[in-house]
Amino acid sequence: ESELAPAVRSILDAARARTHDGERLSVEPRSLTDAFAAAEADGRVPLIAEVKPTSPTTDGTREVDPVAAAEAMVAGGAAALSVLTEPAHFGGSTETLERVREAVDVPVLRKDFVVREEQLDAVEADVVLLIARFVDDLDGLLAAARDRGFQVLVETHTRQEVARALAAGADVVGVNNRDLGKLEVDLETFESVAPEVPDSVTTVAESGISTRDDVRRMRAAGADALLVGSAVMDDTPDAIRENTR
Ligand code: IGP
Repeated sequence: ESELAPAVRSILDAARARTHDGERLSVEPRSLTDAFAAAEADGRVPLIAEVKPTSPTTDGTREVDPVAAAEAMVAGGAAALSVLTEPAHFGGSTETLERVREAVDVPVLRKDFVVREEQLDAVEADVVLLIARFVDDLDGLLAAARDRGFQVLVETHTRQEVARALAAGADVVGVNNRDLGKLEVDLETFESVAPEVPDSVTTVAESGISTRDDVRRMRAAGADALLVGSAVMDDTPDAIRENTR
């Protein structure tokens, strides 16, 4: 943890301090893997398009209506959506996720720094993200998420984290090209880590993907799906359509 970028350190401290005392959720999720399969069958690269108002590496805040952005992403061919719910550093909110999920019919991933069971109950989503690096009891939190009906995307960055994710029983594993220590993006991360993920597990390449070449490169390295934020927030639905065909 001492190797974390200061921004990430503060995000994590805030996440650990966040409490939630609502009722325990029970969700009926839209299937992520079905959505990926439908995209493939339709000749589209399975894409999780991310609604991200801002981030520690973004210049300023994007002045876009999150619901309109989400609808445009789905119209552009996104198989699923990711919505930031982290309030302090990404401009996210649980209300935004609720509004987006009501407006579309694709699976919606809750993008946040969930570190404790009760935090799972903050909002209904189809998929929750668990970041291996920040979750000590991955088995326990994965089980707690599944007990509530959530599908789980376990985010990794190293081979060791992939091993932990698989040992915990993850069936969807993301490899984040962004190093949370330096906040730098390197697409080689996915290329070197993804071969550790068996074929039976769905692999998602995350971060730093913006061109058609990036898409091809991640697919060639074995990505079943891509998670793209900045590029789809700053681009048009047409760009999604073009780059993921
Ligand atoms: C999207 P990009 O480079 O396309 O905007 O990245 C997504 O991968 C990134 O937002 C992300 C993230 C996270 C955000 C990956 N893992 C964990 C918050 C928390």
